[in-house]
Amino acid sequence: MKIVYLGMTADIMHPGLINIINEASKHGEVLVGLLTDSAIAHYKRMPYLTYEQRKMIVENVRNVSRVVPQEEWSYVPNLLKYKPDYIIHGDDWVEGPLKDIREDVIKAMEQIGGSIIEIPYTKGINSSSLDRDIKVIGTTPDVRLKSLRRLLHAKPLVRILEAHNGLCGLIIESLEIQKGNRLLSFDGIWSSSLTDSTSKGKPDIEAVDLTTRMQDLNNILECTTKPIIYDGDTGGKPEHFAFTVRTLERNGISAVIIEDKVGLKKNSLFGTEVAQQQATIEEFCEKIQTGKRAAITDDFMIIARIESLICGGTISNALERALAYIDAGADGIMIHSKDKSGSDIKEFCHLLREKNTAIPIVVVPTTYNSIYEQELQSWGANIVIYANHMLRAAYPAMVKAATSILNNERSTEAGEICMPIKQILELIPGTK
Ligand code: SPV
Ligand code: MG
Repeated sequence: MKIVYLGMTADIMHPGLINIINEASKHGEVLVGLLTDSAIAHYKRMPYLTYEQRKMIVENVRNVSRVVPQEEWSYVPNLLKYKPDYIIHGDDWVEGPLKDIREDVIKAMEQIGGSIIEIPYTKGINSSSLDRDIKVIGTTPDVRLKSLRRLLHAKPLVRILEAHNGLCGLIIESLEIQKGNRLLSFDGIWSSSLTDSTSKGKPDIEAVDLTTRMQDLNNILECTTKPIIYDGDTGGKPEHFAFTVRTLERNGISAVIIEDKVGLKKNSLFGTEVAQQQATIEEFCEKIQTGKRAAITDDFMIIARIESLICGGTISNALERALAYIDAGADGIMIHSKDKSGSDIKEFCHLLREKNTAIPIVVVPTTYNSIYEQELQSWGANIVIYANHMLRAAYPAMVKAATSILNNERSTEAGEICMPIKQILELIPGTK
């Protein structure tokens, strides 16, 4: 019996996939190379279902003989390993982002003496259109909560952007750009204390309470499915932090980040311009432990944020704290700095990685914004948070439109810098 290789994600089973499986089975035994989460995550959004769930489904489809993991986006390593007689693929890869993948497959099949079967792509039904339908159905708190840990497992660097209302959340949820053979998007949402406060006309000093922030967060939860990381400021008193953890976890938030400061908290980007006091290692460890005890699941993450470099302290102080916080149970370390070069963060990451290879490291490159993601990743960072850009982009645009109306005493000119009425009416499904 000949072997026919078929690579697939199989996150959503649809007639197009059944069709290709059936076509494949006409030529021999169907060997499905099922793409793992990490094979996919660099190129496309993460599947809704885990690898094990997808495997169970595909194994039970008639005409599938065997399912093996495909650990890479490219089919080539598996083709060389399993040496199938044929590989089957839809003809949608002749042009477009999968073109290079096809070229590599042609060479690999020549090398192993096999051939390629291309079948007409099933029009009208595909994973992308079903993906849109799934987004409309939404998610559950449990699935959303777990998704950050899944992403950390699947991707070397998880990309997070700030949202302070549902509209920002929708942008993060749905914006995708095709860059070469990769489909780029944001992996999740940062609920920032700075932008939550600023959008209410309040200073970033823990003046907006959890209940109020949860009301806004609820709007984001309602129209998105991606994981959310909550900026918990100092976490408040340990006794209060326990309730915060429970509330966030119950709502499907994936992680809270608390910073090791005490007293009246001021925004970190002031650095030493304002008085900011760091907690002692012991008291902050106690807060982490209290939070960990309060959490119901192992999936919810408590990430310790180190403010040594913000408060004028040394890298070795930051490292000492990181190790103590990890010992106390922190599920991740965020290191912050307002240095423009990023060299202090780089050094910290290297030193921490020498001591601990596994703990997720979070960076917030607001000031060292010239550093590309690829480089942050090479330092050992696992999560990059773009912490305030949606608000900072919106505010000047609003001031510009308001100024134009005042200047012109009419709105024709402002209209030119605004989105068309038709577009805003169609922006949110169901407005009509
Ligand atoms: C926030 O976004 O509120 C943060 C990050 O805590 S920073 O503003 O840089 O302190
Ligand atoms: Mg903050």
